[in-house]
Amino acid sequence: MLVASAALLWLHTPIGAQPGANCSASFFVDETLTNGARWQLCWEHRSLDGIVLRDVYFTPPGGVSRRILAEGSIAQVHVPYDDNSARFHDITDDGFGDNNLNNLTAAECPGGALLQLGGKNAICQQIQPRGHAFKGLGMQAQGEQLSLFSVSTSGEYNYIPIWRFLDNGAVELLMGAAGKLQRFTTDSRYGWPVRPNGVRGTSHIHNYYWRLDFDLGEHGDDDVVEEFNYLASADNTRRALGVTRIINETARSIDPVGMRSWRIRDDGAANANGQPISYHLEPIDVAHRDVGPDFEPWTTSDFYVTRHRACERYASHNPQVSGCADNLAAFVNGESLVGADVVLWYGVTFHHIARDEDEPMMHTHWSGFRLVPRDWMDANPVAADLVTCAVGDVTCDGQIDAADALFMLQYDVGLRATSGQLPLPDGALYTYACDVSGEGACNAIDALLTLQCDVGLPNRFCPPVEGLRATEPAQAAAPVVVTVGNATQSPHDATRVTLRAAAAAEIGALSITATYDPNWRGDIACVADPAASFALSACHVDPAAGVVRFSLVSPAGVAGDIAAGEIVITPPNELSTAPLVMLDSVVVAAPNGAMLATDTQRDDEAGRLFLPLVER
Ligand SMILES: [Cu+2]
Repeated sequence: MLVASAALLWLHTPIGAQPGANCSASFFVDETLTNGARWQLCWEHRSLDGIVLRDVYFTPPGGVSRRILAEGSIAQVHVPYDDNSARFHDITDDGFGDNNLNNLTAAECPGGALLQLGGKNAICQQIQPRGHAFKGLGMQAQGEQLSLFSVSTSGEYNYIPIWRFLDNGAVELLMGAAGKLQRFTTDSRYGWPVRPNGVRGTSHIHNYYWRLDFDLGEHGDDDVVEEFNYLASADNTRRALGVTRIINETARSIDPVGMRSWRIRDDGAANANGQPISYHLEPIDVAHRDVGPDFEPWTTSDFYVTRHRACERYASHNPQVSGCADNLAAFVNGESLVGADVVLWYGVTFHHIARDEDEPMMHTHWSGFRLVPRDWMDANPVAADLVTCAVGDVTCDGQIDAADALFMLQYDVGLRATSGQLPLPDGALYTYACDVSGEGACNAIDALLTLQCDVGLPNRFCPPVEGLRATEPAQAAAPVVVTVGNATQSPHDATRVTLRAAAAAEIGALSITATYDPNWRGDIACVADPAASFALSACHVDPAAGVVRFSLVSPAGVAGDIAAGEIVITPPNELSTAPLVMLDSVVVAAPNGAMLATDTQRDDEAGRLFLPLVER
């Protein structure tokens, strides 16, 4: 019996259909984008509405599938002309479906698929690049979107409603106005010249309305609508968020100064951070508003919330059947939204002033808005696997420790490569994480500060210190004098030159770069911190460039007459002369990271040393 029941259940599950997205294969759109985001929805055709979308489900990359919309449609295209010569209601008076729904050609759907409706190409379905999904320092990702559009003719106009479903969960709703100018005048108050003999295209308004029957998550009757307003303080220096729950059917207007917006959130489901899942309606086109005459009361507001009623479908000229009213303003009659299936309505206005470029065929003009997931996911779904590296963590291993200080020091002397790309190539130092001190360079000072934090000597750059990283001002103290010492003959035919630093104050970080003629033939080696005064030291000879670099770090500080390093010179043969060694640059910092003044001037030769001829 049990086996038989299970088999019966399996047979009753529609093959290929998703829970809720219940339609036959030819009306089912199921697209998984490159990042793993998946959109599933059904579409249908209606004589007045044109293409209507139903059961829109979004699955974030690696996340759970959830319903967003039970239904979405165009609720009206209302076109009043400035001279009152016409006031069209294109959806209800003309209709976007049936013969007005265009048969699309392959040429207007490049790279896409044409979805069929009774032998007509009704919808163009495309996957399109959408530019940067995110852009960090040395890291980025390109985004994609699923686009669905149809074309409907209304008089001389061809309207192009587009639904864009982004790989981050956002939905963009656009309406394109194309075709030819519909009406003309000679009255300069109401038109703009577009033809000879003073013929003007009559200025007019397109009021586009969308109807969005949200059913977030499992249940359609537990959705809550909230309005966001940003309220300025009395002196207008601060701006505070005010969130108001909309309890009853309401008509509201856009408010760009108050940065007004709305969201619909689920009262039951939350993301992993405990935040209720929601979609935020972001007004974008707010340049124009049409508040029409008294007999067009639906124009007084831009955003409406109503209790779902099947016969309330159009913002204006709604058929007055089953007790439904004529227009959107009348739908709003104070009914409670608590525990109800709510419908959001949103209008966008475009005032169209004709111009020469509208002849002989209009440019396509776009209007629209956006629905953005707010806490629908736990994090940015297009950057889910992103590794970010904190300042100081040049190894990008999530730890700021001695290994990072060592990498910095090695970079400072030219022993380690840097990279701005993530994931970080093996053995490279992450460029953007190195400048701990914020003075604009990656050097021994950064290694010093990092090493201090690691051994528990606090400095103000130790994590988790937040905020602007400012460079410590240079300390007003006696300069640290760096000298190239006298050459001394070693027992093994090499000449040793000691680089010394004389410091009255304690030195935390010391970097010295010396140069010599790269054409000199012979061996040059280096020894950093020969007296082992510092905690961490490194040196490196770059024979191709003729450069020797030393880098030393002492978290606690070292003062006095310090041997910073030695250059060990072995001439190629007994008759060779040693190269001329010059001090190129010196960077010294106190243990707190503050730069210390330096002086490399020698008594007479300004930091230069002429090595003696090697004679044996
Ligand atoms: Cu127009």
